Amino acid sequence: MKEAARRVEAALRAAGITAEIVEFSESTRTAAEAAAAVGTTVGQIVKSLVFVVRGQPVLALVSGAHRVDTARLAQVAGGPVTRADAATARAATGYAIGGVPPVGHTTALPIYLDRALLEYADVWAAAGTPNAVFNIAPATLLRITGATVADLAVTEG
Ligand code: 5CA
Repeated sequence: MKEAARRVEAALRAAGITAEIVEFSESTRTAAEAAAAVGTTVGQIVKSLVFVVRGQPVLALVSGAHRVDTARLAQVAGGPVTRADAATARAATGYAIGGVPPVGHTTALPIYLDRALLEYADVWAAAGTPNAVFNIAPATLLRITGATVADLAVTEG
């Protein structure tokens, strides 16, 4: 397993989670690719998206079927939001875009979890690399991330 995936595994274990990290030979870099690799719906893929609010990185966890309502995120995060560039996302989380996980970050950052994710029995999230994911119940994901639940989703039209 790659070092970045090992760091995610360590974070899961530290949180008391037994979820196995699954590595694929094909890409799981995007929600659509991850859904195809896993054999699930794109809605059950968790996107871990880094934004910047008043100069500080925050993480938004949303279903692969949705995009983030940035006006709503701005309301809950307390200021105007911009999308983090690749370097900022890596500096904030310790992982490259396409593998940014919901846990195991190198810096503590506020996390917001979209309420729509809680409707799924289980979801798949990135595990640190662009070909590794893990399966978790969304309520468990909420618990181990300490995320704030918010209505962040804009349904892709
Ligand atoms: N491994 C998958 C599924 S778990 C994954 O990480 N998906 S993701 O949605 O969380 O991360 C990919 C997202 O990163 C894309 O949706 C895209 O919006 C964003 N992204 C891609 N390239 C860049 C970039 N250069 N700068 C900022 N964001 C980017």
